[in-house]
Amino acid sequence: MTAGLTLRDFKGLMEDARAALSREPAVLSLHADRALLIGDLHGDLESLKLPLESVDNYDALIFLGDLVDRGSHQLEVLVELMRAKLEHPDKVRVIRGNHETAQMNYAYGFYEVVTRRFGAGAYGLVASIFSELPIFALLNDETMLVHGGIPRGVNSVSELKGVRKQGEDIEDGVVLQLLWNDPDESVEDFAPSWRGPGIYTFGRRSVSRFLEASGLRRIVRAHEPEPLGLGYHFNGSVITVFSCRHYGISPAALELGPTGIRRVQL
Ligand SMILES: [Mn+2]
Repeated sequence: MTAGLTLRDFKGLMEDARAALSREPAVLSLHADRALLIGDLHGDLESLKLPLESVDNYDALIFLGDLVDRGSHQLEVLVELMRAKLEHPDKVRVIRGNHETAQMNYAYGFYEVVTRRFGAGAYGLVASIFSELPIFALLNDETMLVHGGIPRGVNSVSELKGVRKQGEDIEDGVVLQLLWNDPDESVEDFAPSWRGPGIYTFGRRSVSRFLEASGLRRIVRAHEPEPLGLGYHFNGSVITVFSCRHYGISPAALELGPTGIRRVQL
């Protein structure tokens, strides 16, 4: 796994992955007959196993962010995923979660994991990868894939086409919301979030307006644990996928195929 991984190996992997990711735009437009969508991993290596083993069965494996922090195999998850990215650059996609930032990694463990293993200078290699991660993706022109949710003050996806990749922390308020917002059935439009300033929950009316104005069918996002790994909001127009077993949940991925949506147990 990563037991024999030297700093030199790690540096090489991170630099190659950074180069591959830097060729991707901030907003991905993807087409796939069969896609597997994976939510938060937070260092859960076991949940990465099935997706990577079934790479040949899918046209796309799309990871919705929050790869690291908190879990038992954070470094291993990042290393395995970046190896897979380099092996299948057009099939393995990773978008940015709110934990792909220096601020979160200082607070929730990944900074310490990296520096303890490879020394104080090594975190910069990680930050340079996170800075190249796309912000969200559109799949088959009908599904928006994003870590958190839709931002307040944005009427349609066309208004988001200009978002830019961010540095080691998120400076742009709209991108911050894309990575942090949550759906809430008890909210009509938007409401302030318990998560902090500049973050909102979004409700039924804002979702239906956004989807209609964008010509989209649904939003698949991650960011919140669900008992069975999947959560359906607003009649399924927003779906949460959560893939980390360390939260005491049954982790899942979401398969989007020609016959519809299927829960995949991880
Ligand atoms: Mn998150």
